[in-house]
Amino acid sequence: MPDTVFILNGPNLNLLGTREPDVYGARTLKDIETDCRAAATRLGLSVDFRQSNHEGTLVDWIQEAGRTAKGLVINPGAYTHTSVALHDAIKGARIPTVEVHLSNIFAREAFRHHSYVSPVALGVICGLGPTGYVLALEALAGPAAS
Ligand code: CA2
Repeated sequence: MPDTVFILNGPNLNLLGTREPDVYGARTLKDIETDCRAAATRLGLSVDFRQSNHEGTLVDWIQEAGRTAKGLVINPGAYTHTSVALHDAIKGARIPTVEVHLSNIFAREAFRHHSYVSPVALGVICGLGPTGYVLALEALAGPAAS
């Protein structure tokens, strides 16, 4: 049974590919999931890919990942910039976590420059679009995460 990596996506990311393609690109979340599944197969991992618009649901899933998964990839969406609850959940899960953003949050509004998640992440990838998810999986499959 391959090790499982949870890939969690926060609010509004279900809308990818339908609006704001200038900021977030034309690809849907389903497309990104397909990329992640192909990368996971290549890397000998299994992925559990989910999206929620609800902070508490994301907390529940992070706790579940802490009990069952080898690692966590998370795009927390706007909760990145607001959520002490996600910070605490990731810290408590005690599994290597990579924070991913499609856009370069540092090239955008000032309120996006601070992340509550980054201090409890192994690493952060932003601005590389869907490729960031695949790079995060590669990192979790490699020595930086063991
Ligand atoms: O760049 C990212 O991946 C973000 O996590 C995306 C969040 C944003 O709040 C973060 O600052 C950066 C927003 C996701 C919203 O996605 C939409 C997609 C299509 C249409 C509307 C929203």
